[in-house]
Amino acid sequence: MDTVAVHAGIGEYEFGAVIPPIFQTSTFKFNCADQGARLFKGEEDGYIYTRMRNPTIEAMEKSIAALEGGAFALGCASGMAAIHTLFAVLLDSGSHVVCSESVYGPTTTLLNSYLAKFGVEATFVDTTKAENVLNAMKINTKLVFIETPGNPTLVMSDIAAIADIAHHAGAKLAVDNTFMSPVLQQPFKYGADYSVHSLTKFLNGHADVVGGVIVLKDAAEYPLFRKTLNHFGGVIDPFNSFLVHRGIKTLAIRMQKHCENAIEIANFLESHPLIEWVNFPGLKSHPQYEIGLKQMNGFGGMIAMELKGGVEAGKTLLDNLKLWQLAVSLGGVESLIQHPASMTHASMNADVRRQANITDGLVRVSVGIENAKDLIDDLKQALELITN
Ligand code: LCS
Repeated sequence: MDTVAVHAGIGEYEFGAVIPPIFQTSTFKFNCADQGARLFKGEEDGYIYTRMRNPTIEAMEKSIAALEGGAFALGCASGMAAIHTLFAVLLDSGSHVVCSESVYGPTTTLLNSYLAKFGVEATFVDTTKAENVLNAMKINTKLVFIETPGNPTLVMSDIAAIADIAHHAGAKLAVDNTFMSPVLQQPFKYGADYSVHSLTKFLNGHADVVGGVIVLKDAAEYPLFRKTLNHFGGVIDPFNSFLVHRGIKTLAIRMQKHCENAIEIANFLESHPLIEWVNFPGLKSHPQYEIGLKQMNGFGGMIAMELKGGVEAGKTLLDNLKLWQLAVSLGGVESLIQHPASMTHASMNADVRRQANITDGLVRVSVGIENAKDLIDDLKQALELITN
């Protein structure tokens, strides 16, 4: 992984440049009218227009496909653009989707509020128990979509068991792998058909890009996905692709530090008298600890918790941290803290949210790569204010 992260997607460039140039161009000129016509017919390989294809975007896509062990990757304008393009390819009017109930809020909203308008039906289940997926499958189920670990509860689902159930019913399995990155989890190894990411998070890693990616296991599906992304238009741009590709070079080493810091912080929180519960994949107390051990190479940097004083105590913590920043998003080098019920998952219907165990007191942290003791000291001083 360390080597793949540094070298994948890198080719030979003019002047011996070791890094792919940024082709910040919307269009590419043809040598002559006949060549333009040949490119459009697909009789000649080459670049036409950046929404269709661009060398800087392709370099980044190749690196992610290699990290995931997939055939192709498609860079998208955001994680939501990636998820919506995946749905646009796989679902028709009359299709049914089974989705994890603990997913990023807008994924639920996309299915419930928008795709429903086009005749797509979705059932949300607790996918930590594979039998719930089995029970939710229908004759018209085309896709099972899981997030593991799930945002924001950090619950884990068994990719291999769910892939078997989906395939047995003639459906496909997509995994939102954003919380892990391909360094910590490779869904294709466990039978998934698609992996999607918000590139905005760990893959880019520096909180300065919004992007997404769809990774395909089966090369034969690539032309349809590329055509759909081209027509729906949610492509990433060359400069953001360059930044993501740059970020990926340190992905393996960053993930290692995220993991080291997060386990220390999770242990600190679990032993703190003011914390009601902590959910972190690396704690033995995590209800799906065994599932994590089976399919993950590390436990990641995301932690969910609830304070004993509920929402009010949570607010005191959020408002008094000095090093941790109060912001949504995750996966950057800097540590962030946020309140899902009023922030990342506010777009969800409140009943649906509580049904998914996203309690009103849940606080989510994204552990960065700072010094762990500095992060713990900051948490300590803010927690002390709650007792006083
Ligand atoms: N999938 C997951 C698991 C996510 O956490 C997010 C964004 C997305 C998809 C969508 O990606 P985007 O379109 O933002 O690139 N999660 C966010 C979060 O938890 N806080 O802010 C954004």
